[in-house]
Amino acid sequence: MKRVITYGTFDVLHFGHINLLKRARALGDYLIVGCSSEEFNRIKNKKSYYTYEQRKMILEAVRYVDLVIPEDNWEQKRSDIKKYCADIFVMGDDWKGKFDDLKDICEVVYLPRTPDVSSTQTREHINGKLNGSK
Ligand code: C2G
Repeated sequence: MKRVITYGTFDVLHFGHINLLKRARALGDYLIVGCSSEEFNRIKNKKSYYTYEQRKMILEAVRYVDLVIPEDNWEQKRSDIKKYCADIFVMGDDWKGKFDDLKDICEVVYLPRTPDVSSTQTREHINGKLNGSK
């Protein structure tokens, strides 16, 4: 039983997120997702459209996701990996190298980001439509 863990805000879930979650899950048999809380979004200087509870509910509906836990700070990964017995830590490669310090307790995998899609872009496009711009 290989357990995989990943983290993110996952706001306005899009196919780039799904592509990440699908590939992460395919590396093992169980996928844990650390979903950034509002407080942690503030630390990351990220504003999410959906609340933590809404983003958690959406993630729990994704077939590749087995468990969603809150991500409240940068430091919790090491203890989470131990607590949830994760064998593999996965992130998109925009984070390449940033979490290599975890290599002493688990495999660290950076997967290619899906090009041309982001929550910010999606939000701006929706806002633009709502305001009637082309
Ligand atoms: N992602 C991707 N392709 C995209 C957009 C995002 O592969 N087009 C990946 C990111 O690389 C990340 C995951 O999807 O692995 C979640 O992305 P975000 O919600 O933007 O998360 P982020 O703000 O990067 O937070 O402690 C880690 C942080 O919480 C990561």
